[in-house]
Amino acid sequence: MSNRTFTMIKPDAVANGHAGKILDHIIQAGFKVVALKYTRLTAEQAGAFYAVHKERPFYGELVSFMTSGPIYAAILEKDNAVADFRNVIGATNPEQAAEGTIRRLYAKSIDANAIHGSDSDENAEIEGSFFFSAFERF
Ligand code: FUP
Repeated sequence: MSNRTFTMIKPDAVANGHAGKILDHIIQAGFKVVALKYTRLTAEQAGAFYAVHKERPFYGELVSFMTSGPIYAAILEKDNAVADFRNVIGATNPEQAAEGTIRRLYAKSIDANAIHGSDSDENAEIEGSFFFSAFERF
């Protein structure tokens, strides 16, 4: 069990002005933001980030949504970070996300669902390395 996970506040949440509230929600939930970056993905980067979904019918729309505007990428630290953060963000589909979760509060649809959270320690490391150098991750 590692103590780090990776998140992105997605283009819908940034465009809607929810990024500050979402960051505060994350901090109040006990996570330390140990690296943070405001950036915009290229189609190539988004395609590579979501390569695991390449064969899924929603892949093209996912890539185009994730490149539609700026995001915040961050590395978060807390005991049991990956599992605890998945609970904080809620189910992929906001309609199924538990009350009080970030997706329930801020997401409008399954594709524009406000936030990403790594699903394993291994992916947290891979995804974090996408955005931050070893130096930035100190
Ligand atoms: P999650 O781990 O909760 O982010 O969900 P997935 O890894 O299953 O999906 C990654 C992203 O693909 C979602 F955040 C949004 C998008 N997606 C869709 O657009 N439609 C779907 O039916 C499922 C996922």
